[in-house]
Amino acid sequence: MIYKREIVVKGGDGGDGCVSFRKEKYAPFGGPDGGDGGVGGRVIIVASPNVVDLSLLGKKKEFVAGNGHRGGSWRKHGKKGEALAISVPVGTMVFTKADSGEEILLADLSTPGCEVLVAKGGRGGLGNARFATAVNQAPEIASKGEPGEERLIILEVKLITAICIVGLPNSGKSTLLAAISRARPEIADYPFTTRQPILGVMADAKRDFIVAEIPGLVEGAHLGKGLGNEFLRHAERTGLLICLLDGGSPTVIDDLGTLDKEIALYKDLSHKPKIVAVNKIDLPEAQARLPEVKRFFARLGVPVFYISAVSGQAVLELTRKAMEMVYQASREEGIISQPQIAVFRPKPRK
Ligand SMILES: Nc1nc2c(ncn2[C@@H]2O[C@H](COP(=O)(O)OP(=O)(O)OP(=O)(O)O)[C@@H](O)[C@H]2O)c(=O)[nH]1
Ligand SMILES: [Mg+2]
Repeated sequence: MIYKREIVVKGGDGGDGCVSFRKEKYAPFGGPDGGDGGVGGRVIIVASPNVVDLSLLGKKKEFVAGNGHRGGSWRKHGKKGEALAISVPVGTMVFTKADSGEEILLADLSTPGCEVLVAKGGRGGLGNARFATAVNQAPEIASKGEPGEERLIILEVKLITAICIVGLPNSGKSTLLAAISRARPEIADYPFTTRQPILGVMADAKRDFIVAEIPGLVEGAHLGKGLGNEFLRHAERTGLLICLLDGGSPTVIDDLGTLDKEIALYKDLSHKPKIVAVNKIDLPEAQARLPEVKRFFARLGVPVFYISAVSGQAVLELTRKAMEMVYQASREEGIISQPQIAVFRPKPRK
């Protein structure tokens, strides 16, 4: 799965104008009739709900739209160059690089179907018919097509979700996702079963919520341990984090510390609204430790739920609270319906 790529996009070159003179049987000195070249194709980037990451782009570095065709005789315009549409996942942010190296946001493709123009095609050249004047009625000049615009583009996918489930490996994230949504992720009794973010949809009477599970984090994930912390980029634009803990773990209290540390070390996600859910409380070893765990977690100052994703115990209460907090976050930050940001930076014509 690829979530960040640098590519070069180039609009097609404009077609050249044509030099031609009318040749007809009884008009030996027909005037100039060279047509204009066609405009080069443009490159657009489109958010498609059917694309999950950037691997479809392959290893290709340069994406070039079609060139405009040459103008023809009889004042025929050249054909336009073919446009190039690059499909990316919904939630892709499109940046370009300034000369200073700073990344400048061009667009945030946050809804399916929204698109941004990243490279214009070059204008077609003018045919000689355009250069005819009273003093030069037979111009032998035509202009060349302009080169298409070229740009370095950085694509970064950051899923937009209402709720993101994070936790150490094997804590039951996939089991919880399956319990609260229609997603059917693989569930197994070993760490790192889930190796890529998985999305599910949870609905209440008013709207659908997108819930994501990201692969498990381990201590030192920020240093690349386990699967690393790269997947936390998908938690950046979530309305709520559910920090899921394995209640059967003998170190459940420390596990929360480990998780919190990794979250804080990734672009400080610690300010996000958060719920702590202690899972697997159906297990006898979890029950045995419950009073001590409850006493400790009561001091946290965030909502804590003791659940069993397998039996469904307290899962409904957890989802109710989660939805309530997402509504609140969306009112404060506009997470649920984030408007598309399109920043236009017109350049002076050369
Ligand atoms: N007893 C009990 N077992 C559970 C519960 N929730 C999950 N499990 C089990 O815990 C194991 C791991 O569950 P997963 O849902 O795959 O955990 P995960 O956090 O997605 O794991 P990774 O994707 O590997 O990080 C499975 O064997 C589940 O059946 C629970 O509430 N009670
Ligand atoms: Mg999983």
